[in-house]
Amino acid sequence: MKIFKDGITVGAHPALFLPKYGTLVIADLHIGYESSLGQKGVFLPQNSYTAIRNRIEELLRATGAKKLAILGDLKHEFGKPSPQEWVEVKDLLETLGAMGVETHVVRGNHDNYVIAILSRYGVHLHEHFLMMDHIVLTHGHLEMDLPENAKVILIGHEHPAVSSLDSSGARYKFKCFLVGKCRGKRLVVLPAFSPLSAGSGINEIDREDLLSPYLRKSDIDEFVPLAVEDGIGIFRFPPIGVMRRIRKGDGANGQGRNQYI
Ligand SMILES: [Mn+2]
Repeated sequence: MKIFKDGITVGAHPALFLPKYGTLVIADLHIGYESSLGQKGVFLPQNSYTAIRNRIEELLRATGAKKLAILGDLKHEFGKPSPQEWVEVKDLLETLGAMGVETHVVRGNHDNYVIAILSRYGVHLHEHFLMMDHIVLTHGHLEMDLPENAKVILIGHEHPAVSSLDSSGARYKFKCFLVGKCRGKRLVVLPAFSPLSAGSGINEIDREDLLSPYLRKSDIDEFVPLAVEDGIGIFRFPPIGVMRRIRKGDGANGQGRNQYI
């Protein structure tokens, strides 16, 4: 599905492909999330990294992309990488190197100690943003002055999802892209690539609880969620403002429960 002039979705995956630039774009891998949860007493099987790596390989092969742009939060821990993170980040970079892929990482708010590892593997690290003609690729946690010729902004950070109720009252949540406008430019928010992140239901949270300043300064009601669900497909929901009104209309008689599912 075409999201903007030079950007298309890849199947029902949380990734964008820019054919003109031969570049696959993903965001928010949060490698090492399991060990961080483990320290809090929540123990998950440590297999999300394998799923992440396999999916990246599959998407690179499917698209024929020679470049990979990671829009920040490659790893999870804010501080020094945990042993799990070291092993997994190194393995990912070695895998990409062996595939001959040129990898670019734009720094996210979780990526504090990542530079030392990246430079050893020839990865291009971008402190603030990466530009491809008129397209800005950035993490989205900090607002910055963008070049005048910027027409499209791609961000991560928000981990967007959209939630919906079916006629029985069951609640479903889907990871989604968010597509809208920010200060006259096209803004596309990518869903988190991490399979452990269910995402934050953008139609349920208050505007001031949005994480990214780009979204807080936009009219979030006008944004259109494009849900990506493995094995099901990609589907367009009504704009967030309509979704919010539907939720507010949820009454005891069930009126207003939406039919978008
Ligand atoms: Mn982030």
